Amino acid sequence: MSALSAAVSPNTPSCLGDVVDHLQRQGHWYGTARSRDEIDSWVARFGGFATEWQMLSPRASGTGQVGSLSHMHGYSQFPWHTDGAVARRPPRYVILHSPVANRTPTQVVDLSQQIGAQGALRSLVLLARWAGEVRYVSAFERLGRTQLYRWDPDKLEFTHPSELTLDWVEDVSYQWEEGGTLVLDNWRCAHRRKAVDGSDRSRRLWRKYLYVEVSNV
Ligand SMILES: O=C(O)CCC(=O)C(=O)O
Ligand SMILES: [Fe+2]
Repeated sequence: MSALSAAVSPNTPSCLGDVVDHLQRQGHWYGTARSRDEIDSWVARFGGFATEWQMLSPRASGTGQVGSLSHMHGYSQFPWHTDGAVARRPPRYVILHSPVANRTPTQVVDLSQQIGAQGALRSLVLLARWAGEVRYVSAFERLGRTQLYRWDPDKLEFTHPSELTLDWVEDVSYQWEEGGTLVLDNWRCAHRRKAVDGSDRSRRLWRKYLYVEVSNV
């Protein structure tokens, strides 16, 4: 048993390889971790650049950081989106961690498996308006052997009328248990938060982004 597998709690994978296998097969992984430090010890083994942990908490619309999902949607359901969709290189992985259980699930959809939408997604050009800059981005790019999808109806506009919506797609819903940890391949999966009802206003999630070279993982 390696030092890493000895350090992780019983229902986390026995090694980072399990998480990577899972990410390659279905684009996301859910398990539990005892702490953010434990997650950081796996993250260090991915290489690349990881951001600091950031805490997400539900807020009324019109409050908090301008442009954030909470500012725009408040306690309502968030739209399907990929994080950093307007960036030239969005973060490859999004890691979400809930130290305690909460009642508002996060949903994930693997865009590469939405077979009926591939034609539309792959030819879609979107207009990005962000921070005073206006430019075109593709909803789909090939990067080395990997692929990158962008989706964010708040920040990316269709350049021509399109019927494409993601409302019908098959998704997976994760209920947050104590220590719940979700790793998303943000180039492949979109996600959203369900509406937060009055009894779950104390919901807290921690988020970290991981930027890795195209050739790694
Ligand atoms: O709160 C969640 O479940 C996800 C939040 C999210 O997607 C975001 O803030 O970008
Ligand atoms: Fe997000």
